[in-house]
Amino acid sequence: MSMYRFITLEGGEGAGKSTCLAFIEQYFSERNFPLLLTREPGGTPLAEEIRTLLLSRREEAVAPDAELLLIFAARAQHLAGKIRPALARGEWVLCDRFTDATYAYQGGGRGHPLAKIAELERLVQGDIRPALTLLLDLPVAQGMARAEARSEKDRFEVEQQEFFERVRQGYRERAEAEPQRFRVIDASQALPDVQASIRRVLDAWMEGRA
Ligand code: T5A
Repeated sequence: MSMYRFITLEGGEGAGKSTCLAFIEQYFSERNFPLLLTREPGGTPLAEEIRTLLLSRREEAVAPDAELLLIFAARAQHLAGKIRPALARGEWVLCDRFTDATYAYQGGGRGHPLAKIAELERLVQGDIRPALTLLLDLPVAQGMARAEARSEKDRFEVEQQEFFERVRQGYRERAEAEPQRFRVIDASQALPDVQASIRRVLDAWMEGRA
């Protein structure tokens, strides 16, 4: 199974992922490349139910291990039901967040040892890894100001600025460790400039591959 068609989009709160996903979707449709657009946590009916469990605010404190295992349970279902079959059919897959988010949020944010996440990654994913990851990076305060407009905050969005600083740092460390896979996009730019940066990355990635 060829992995170069597996692309992920990552970023902290208010980075503009949703806005950029629509742009990337259009990029693929203009070229008539079959694209599966999906997201994590979620992507299949069961995994979306797990997403609801994870994001909903509740009285009961959620044990960090329970959160981590729910995320990987959703990922196992998503890989089996959607991602692996699409890659096997030769489609492009664009996933809105994937395991780098687990390293950033559960590792950086919640403080899980990264080795524990790596072990679950191996167990659940086998050899499946994204080939290209676009990281929308911007100062936390700027992202939080953008996200502010949203009506109701989920269980992650209620966290404080320090949590999101650790998430950002977690993402940046991932990008530094794997420069061949990551493309860091300056998401503090105006939207047309962010989109132009994404277009340049995709053009270079497609060259000789599509
Ligand atoms: N999670 C997920 C984990 O903890 N571990 C994991 O392993 C995984 C997979 C849900 C949560 O799950 C956690 C992390 C998350 O907290 P989500 O729904 O993908 O994941 O997370 P959100 O951050 O809520 O993502 P969204 O896509 O809803 O929001 P974004 O990325 O913040 O983006 P968007 O496009 O809605 O932009 C926010 C606002 O900014 C504006 C937009 O118009 C919008 O109003 N904007 C810009 N303004 C100025 N300049 C630009 N360049 C702009 N780009 C966008």
